[in-house]
Amino acid sequence: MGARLHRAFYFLLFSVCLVVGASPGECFGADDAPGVAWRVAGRHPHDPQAFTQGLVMRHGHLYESTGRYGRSSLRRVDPATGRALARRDLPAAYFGEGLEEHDGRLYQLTWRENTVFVFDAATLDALGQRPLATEGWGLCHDGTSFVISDGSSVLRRYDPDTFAPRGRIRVADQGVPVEALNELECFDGRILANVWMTDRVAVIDPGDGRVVGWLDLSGLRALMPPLPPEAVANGMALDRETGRLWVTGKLWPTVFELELATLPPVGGKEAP
Ligand SMILES: [Ca+2]
Repeated sequence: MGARLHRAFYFLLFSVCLVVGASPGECFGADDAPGVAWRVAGRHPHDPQAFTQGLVMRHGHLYESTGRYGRSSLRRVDPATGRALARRDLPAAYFGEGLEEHDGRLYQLTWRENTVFVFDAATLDALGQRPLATEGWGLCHDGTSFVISDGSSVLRRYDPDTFAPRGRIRVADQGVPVEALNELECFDGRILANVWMTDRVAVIDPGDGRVVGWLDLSGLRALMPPLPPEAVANGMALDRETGRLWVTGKLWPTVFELELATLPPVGGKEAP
């Protein structure tokens, strides 16, 4: 209950931020890590009915998880057209969330159903499920562990095979916890986390949870028609072949390919 009240408080604060036109950073006073520049390197169609909750690019295939009860799905998407080449709909009682590929399998979180669905990445055949103690929001694999967000400021690591817990990452910018961490992408030794209800992405040092930079994606809105309030940025996929970050949002008509400027260093490691 405590966590839910906590979240309700931040949801209220976000709502106030939106009404008064302030950025969450202005509201929280936690906007101190530097911004990371980006440029649009490509644009592709995206299904404007897709309530995007997770995005993965692997071996030239684009995979997407969509949410909402009765409309949640897993899709393999043709990047050129945005159409689903293959699709599996989740049972109506499940709300699809974060998505990641590992060892030829796709892992799809569900929001409050304490269930992780496992699929064959080649066929999208169902391979079973795993239990999850927390809510499921975002998911990425850092090369060793799964990293899962639950809408709080805490990320949790899990063994990718057994889902045994492997520890927590408390995420903070200048010592102030960053709440509502949602869609994740493990990227070049960092964790990228989209902050829910905003177009902002925290660049996180996985070693100590420090936010070392911010991506502000709000500039992409000028490249799209006006969208409903729930159409927030939420979907990031690293294309390992090009190094570009594919980003989209809930109900967005476009997937953008972004080239990022050099990311701030983490853990004493200089960015390449
Ligand atoms: Ca992702």
